Amino acid sequence: PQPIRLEDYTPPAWLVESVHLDVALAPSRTRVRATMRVLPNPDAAAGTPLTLDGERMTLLLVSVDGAKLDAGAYDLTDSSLVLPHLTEGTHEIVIETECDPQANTSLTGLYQSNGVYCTQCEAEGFRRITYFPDRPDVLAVYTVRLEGDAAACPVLLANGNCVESGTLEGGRHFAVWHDPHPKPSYLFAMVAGDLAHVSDSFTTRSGREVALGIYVEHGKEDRTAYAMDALKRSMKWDEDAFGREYDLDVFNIVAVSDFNMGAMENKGLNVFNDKYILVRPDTATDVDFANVEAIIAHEYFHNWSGNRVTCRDWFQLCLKEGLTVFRDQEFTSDMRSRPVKRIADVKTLRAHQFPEDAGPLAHPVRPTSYIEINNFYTATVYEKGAEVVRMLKAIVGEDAFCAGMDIYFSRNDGRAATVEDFLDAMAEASGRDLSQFKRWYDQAGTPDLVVSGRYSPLDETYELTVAQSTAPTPGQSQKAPLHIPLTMGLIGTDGEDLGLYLAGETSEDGATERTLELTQHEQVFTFEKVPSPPVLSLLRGFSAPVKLTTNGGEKDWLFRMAHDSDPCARWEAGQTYARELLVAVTRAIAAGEKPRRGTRYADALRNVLTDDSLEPAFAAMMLDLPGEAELAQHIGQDVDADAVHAARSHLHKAVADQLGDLLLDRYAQLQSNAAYSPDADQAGRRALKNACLRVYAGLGNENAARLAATQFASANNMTDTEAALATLTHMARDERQAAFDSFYERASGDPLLLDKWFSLQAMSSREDTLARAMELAKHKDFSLTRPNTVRALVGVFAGANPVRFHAADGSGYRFLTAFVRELDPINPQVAARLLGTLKTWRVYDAPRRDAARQAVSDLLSAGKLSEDTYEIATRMIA
Ligand code: BAL
Ligand code: ZN
Repeated sequence: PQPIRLEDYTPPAWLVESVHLDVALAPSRTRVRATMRVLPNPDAAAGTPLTLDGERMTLLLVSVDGAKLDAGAYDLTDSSLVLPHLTEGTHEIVIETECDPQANTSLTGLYQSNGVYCTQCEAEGFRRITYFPDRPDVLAVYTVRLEGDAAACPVLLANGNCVESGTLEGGRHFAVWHDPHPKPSYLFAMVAGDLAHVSDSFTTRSGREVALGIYVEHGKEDRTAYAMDALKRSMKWDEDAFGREYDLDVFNIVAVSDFNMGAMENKGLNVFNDKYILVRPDTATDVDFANVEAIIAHEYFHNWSGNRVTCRDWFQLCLKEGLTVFRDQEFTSDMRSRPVKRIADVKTLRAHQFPEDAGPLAHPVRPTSYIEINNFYTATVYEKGAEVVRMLKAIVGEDAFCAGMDIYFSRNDGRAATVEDFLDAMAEASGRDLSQFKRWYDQAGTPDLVVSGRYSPLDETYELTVAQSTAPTPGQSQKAPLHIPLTMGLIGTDGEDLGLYLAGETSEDGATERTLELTQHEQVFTFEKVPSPPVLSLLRGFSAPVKLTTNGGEKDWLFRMAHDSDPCARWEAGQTYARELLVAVTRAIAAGEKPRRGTRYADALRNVLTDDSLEPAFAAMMLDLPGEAELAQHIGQDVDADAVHAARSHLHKAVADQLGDLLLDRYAQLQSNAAYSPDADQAGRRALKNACLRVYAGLGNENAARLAATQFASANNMTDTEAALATLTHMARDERQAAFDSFYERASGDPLLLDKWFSLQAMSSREDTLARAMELAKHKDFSLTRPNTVRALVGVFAGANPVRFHAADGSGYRFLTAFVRELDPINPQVAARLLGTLKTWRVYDAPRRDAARQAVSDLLSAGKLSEDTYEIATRMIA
């Protein structure tokens, strides 16, 4: 397959003014009649024949201006329809096609999920519904007439507002939807089926009433209240925080069980993976509730950042995704705890994006080439893309950022924009030169910052030397310095922040926190009026997605774990300390020496547990040791996954030994009889209680098993149930089997609960987990056609169980690649994404590396793969 390159972008030769789709739904033979008004693009080269994208359909008819074309009058290939004689003028084109939704297991285009017709068009699914210039810079006004069996499909939905509906002969009926906002084809959606409906309404700030609907499978209506509430809060927040109002009379959401992504922002008709809609205290955890809130918000916010202002081409994906993730992160920060949200986002970035940036799949936030764009819905485009927006805000300041957003939205409304358009708006609003900052979009890899501080008692100055570098990534051997905002403070011996006076600045600032701007390979900053040697607090609020090394040590980390006024930096001090301890323990174990017990570290955690001034959710995060995958990344080469696991278990047990009674006390204190609420306060207390359970279970003894089993038996909410199972799953005790059997009984007939049952087993560090995962892959409740279940079992095993996935004999890798091979013909997108979990293989030791390379090579040579999986496999071992 030929890669598509950013540098080859050319404007579309033809534009589409309007599209009328007439869709006659039938499970295996759905007919689509598309009537389009097309005209040459005045901004493109003239005289180009009309070329339409299309695949996996049967073409029944083509006509131009009312005259049917003979087969000789057009060129039809597997992926396009060309009308060679049509090179100028405005025309009405009619195309009739037929497709087979029932057989469509790729879940792209029009398909059926549990008998419900639904569509997924981003990125290039519309070309499976009709022949069309299926690219994001062709915006058209859509009218859709859906016709279906009234009994099988009482609900008929598409984008926009419903303008007509009625009954037809033969038990059929129809509905006509019109969306007045021109949109690219990737935002098209239609849904039809027998669905239950929950309704509500929202009045916009200008007084317009919007009808809100959530459609779910019958019997699941009682799991939609939180999603509806989150939607209304999102609509209000976008008005308050960004001045963005909703623009249609209707906003509908449909939850389906088979969905490749988390959700999709189709104009006025969001389609969701039901995992991110359906929550009830007894079926969903606090984290599930928080995810629903965040994803509802994310998709809603796309109405402006993505839909009203869309992307010129798929290379600009970060323009809508990075910005929208930033917006949903801000929303959650306002709804819940800002510091806790920030730390959670840093954990996600470190767990998913840093490894991507350090491995064979590394790519810039704005990639420059792809074979299959679906492979670029990545942590780099989304999460690092959001970090770039956050840094921009830190550099230009709050006011200029808001002004820049207003310019961006108003100037590009109804347009397909680029990263340059976004940066131009910010540069104009701030008066700043952002040309160096733009490198964040173009240069892959996580920058390393090496910082050293030196105090001079004679002149009471503190000198900070900061060096930045970025390791080479695939296709980018040379890296230029980036424009990095580094937020910092200096802490005095009394634990209070010092006033900051930067040498060379005329204003007597004295603020206790400031953002330094790094632009060179190395820079020195001198602070004056520093009365005594300070403790350096860097990267406050995690102001940039970088890896930081300082000349501080255990003393500094302990001090900052107790005193840093910035929660993010305080948490990071604990993480840095734990990481260094774990590396030392890993080395000691490998050398056959007695490993450290981490006594001072445990003492610092004791202080966390007894400090009532800390938010419980924050304290829970402080108790969390860095994960094994993160440690492997930190060690960076020749990693023995067994040694890392042993080291983490050792420290875990050492902490549990030292804090045992206190953990039990806190655990008991945090029990509550209050009625369940998913709010951040209650969720935070549960998080701390379950962190106490988890840490205590590091002992692995009878007491710990009993405690978890008792919690499982008495829990009145899924958060506590899942936490008990997540503790028991690693144990080789009878309590484990009994709890999992009982949970399975309860989960029967409920796919979302069964997925929890699969994933809680797949994450087990027990030695028999691979064998169990193989068994589960043949279980009657497992299905290759359900992406959620595939992710719950194989995704969790490969992505969240490092010690078993990275088994030295390569068995974990072979399980994954064999599975990918089986799944690839069924659902290439999900297969490729699963294969991506192997992206960290290069940091492991030689036997593991050899096994991983071999497994991917075997996959490549075993037969034809989809373009999705082929691209990931080849990049993986390039
Ligand atoms: N646009 C794909 C799903 C999402 O990021 O919202
Ligand atoms: Zn998105």
